Formats: sequence, structure tokens, C-alpha cells
Amino acid sequence: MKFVPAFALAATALAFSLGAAAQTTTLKIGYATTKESHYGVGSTAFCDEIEKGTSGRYKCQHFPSSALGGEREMIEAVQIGTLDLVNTSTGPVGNFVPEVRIVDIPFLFRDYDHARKVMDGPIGQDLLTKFPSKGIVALGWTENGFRHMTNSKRDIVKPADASGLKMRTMENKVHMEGYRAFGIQPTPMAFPEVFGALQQGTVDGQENPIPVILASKFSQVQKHLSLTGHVYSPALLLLSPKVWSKVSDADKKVFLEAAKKAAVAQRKKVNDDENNGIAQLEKDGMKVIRTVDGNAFRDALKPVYANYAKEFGADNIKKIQDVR
Ligand code: EAX
Repeated sequence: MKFVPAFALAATALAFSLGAAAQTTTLKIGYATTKESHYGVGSTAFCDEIEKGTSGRYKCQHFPSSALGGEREMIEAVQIGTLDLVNTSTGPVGNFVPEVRIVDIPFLFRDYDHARKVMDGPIGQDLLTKFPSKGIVALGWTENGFRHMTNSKRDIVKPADASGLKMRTMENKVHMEGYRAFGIQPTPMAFPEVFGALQQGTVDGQENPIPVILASKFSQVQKHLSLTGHVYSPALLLLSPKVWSKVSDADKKVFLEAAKKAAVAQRKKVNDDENNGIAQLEKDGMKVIRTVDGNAFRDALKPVYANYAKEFGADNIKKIQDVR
């Protein structure tokens, strides 16, 4: 048997490990809420799929709980390439890709089934094609959920109850225009500042889906929850073009398939939180108004819908409303 000196074995092992390590690219992925939240579940599904599907050529490092800043900051970081991936609501996205603003219109979507059909269908898929020219690769739609109002002052059943409240909103002019019609004083603010602002009383309330209210423990600083469901908040998996340009065609297919699996996992978590989270929030001390006067909120929006129709085209709004 040929004697192989120990140093030769060590060198071979080192070369192999360096070779293998050199083939693994670790992608940084950021999102607003905890790793256990809907964003963490969706991001984990995506990351597991790309690691498996690329035989370990790609894996992720998670930055949950707004560790890398607000969603707007993370989207900017993806654009310039200092962050590889972000799983973000559409809140600030309209500042980068204006066409996306149409899906932020209040009371546009009937329910989750309608919203998911639109995002996964021709309308939603066409919106994804608007991103590359703005220096962003949109891998697919995930989901934040239907947004509800919380505040520290009073029950909200109809717009008059919300009138005069100083509410934190996302940096989203479509939302702000709609909320003004309810008499709300909208205060745009990045998500990482929201808990503190509620705690100090800088704002009276905020609006977010149940999964975000749960994961962010807003029950500690908010007494009232009203299930207004006034906006459906889509979310997106966005990737830096710097990464995308280095991904092989075969691995690109893996990334796109993985984004679909992320959507399935994230939407399931949203469903679970919607089904179980409200009772949890009541247990945590929140007073929940389950039935609001939805027609009164929709009526209050009518003048604003005329503006939305001017901005987005009445036919484009109707196309979304007509999806069955
Ligand atoms: O995406 O800013 C918000 O209210 C968003 O819903 C939150 O960051 C989760």
C-alpha cells in the first residue's frame, strides 16, 4: 500500500473544504418581524428550498425583527447590493415601483381568496415585471395580511370613532389618503419606531395585520383592536440584481420555485394567526371589536376612490375587483 504523508492528506482535506466552502454563497435576508412570524416562516421556507435545490451552493443568514432597519431602508439596501434579500410588505414599495401602489387601495380586495388570486394571476405577475428596471428583482409575492386598527383611546366601529386619532401609517400615500377620509390624522413612520411611539403616546394607534400585531406584542401598548380589515397588505420577496446576475439559469429556476413555496408557507402562517391570534390578543388584554360598520368605512372612501381612479385608471381598479 502506497504511504501518503500526513501533510499531503491534510492539504487534500483543506483543498476540498476550501473548494466546497468557496461554492457556498450565504445570502443575507432581512424582514420586519420575528423569525417565528409569518415573514420568518416564509423566509425560512425560501431559504430551505434554495439550499436544497442548489445542493448547498446557496444558503441564508436571517436578519429578523428589523435588525437591518425599516422596510424602506432594506429595499434601498437590496437596490444598492448591500443586502441580498428582503421579505417586505408593499408599504414603502410604491416609492420605488409606483405601479405597485394600486394594490394598496383600501377595501380593494374582498377577502384572502380574492387577493391571492389577483397576486398569483396575470395582474400580480405583471407587476413583478416592473421591478428590474428599478434595480430590483421581484422573485414573487408573499403576504402580510388584511390590516386592522389598534389604538389606546377607544373602540372603533365606524369612521367617526376613528376620527381625530393620530395613527401611525406606513410610508404609503395611498393608505394615508384613504385614512384621512376616515378623519384619521396619518403619521407615516418606519416600522422599527412604532412600538416606542405607541408606548410614549406619540401616536394613539396604528394599523397592521394580526400576524404583525401578535409578533410585535402590540397588546402591551394598545388596548383596543377593531377588525376593520381596511387594506389587504401584500408582501414581496425582493432580491439584489448583483446576486441574480451571478445565479446560473438552473439555480434561477430553483429561486423562483422557492419563492412560490415561501408564499404557500407564509400564507398558511397568516391563516393560522388570523384563526388563533385574535383570541390570544384578547387573552393578552386587548378589547376586540369583531364587527365594524364596513359600509360606513367604504362610503367614507367614495370621494377618494374618484382620486384613485384618476391615478390608476378606473378600468384597472375594476379589473382587480372583477377577479373571481
Ligand atoms: O411588514 O410597516 C408596517 O406596518 C408593516 O406592516 C410591517 O413592517 C410588516
